Amino acid sequence: MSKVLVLNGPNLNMLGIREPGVYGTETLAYIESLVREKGEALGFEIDFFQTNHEGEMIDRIHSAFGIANGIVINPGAWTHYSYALRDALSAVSLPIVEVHLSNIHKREAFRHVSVIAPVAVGQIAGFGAHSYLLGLDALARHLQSK
Ligand code: CA2
Repeated sequence: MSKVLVLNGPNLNMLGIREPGVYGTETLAYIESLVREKGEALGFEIDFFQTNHEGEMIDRIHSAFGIANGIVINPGAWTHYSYALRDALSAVSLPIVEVHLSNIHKREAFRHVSVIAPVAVGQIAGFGAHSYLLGLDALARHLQSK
């Protein structure tokens, strides 16, 4: 069974609780339930994690080295500037799928840049919670092709 880490960066714990106009009314707990259902259908063992602390996220990624088969990550605002997160993802040599709820390319200019994308297999953005499910499908395809 493939082990897949589904990681969520800063402020995503506030989904559905604050500013529903931007990110919708679905909570991270609801997204986790969808991810677990989809993961089961794909035969994945899912480890779902969220943190607001960059070092904690980097430690979680390091601990996946040699254990997990792939990572789906919504890095939140770290997407746009965290070389430390990018280096951690690169260091574990696992297939990475970057996901976003919103279409970062049609928002403010600073969100158009992802420093994570160059170390990812690909990026999915703009489909709300469904971005995570598309990300899992993409990872499953990628793992099958190996
Ligand atoms: O669209 C995405 O998934 C983002 O990764 C979300 C990040 C944002 O910084 C990225 O540019 C795009 C922000 C997540 C913050 O979520 C909140 C939820 C409720 C209230 C406030 C923030």
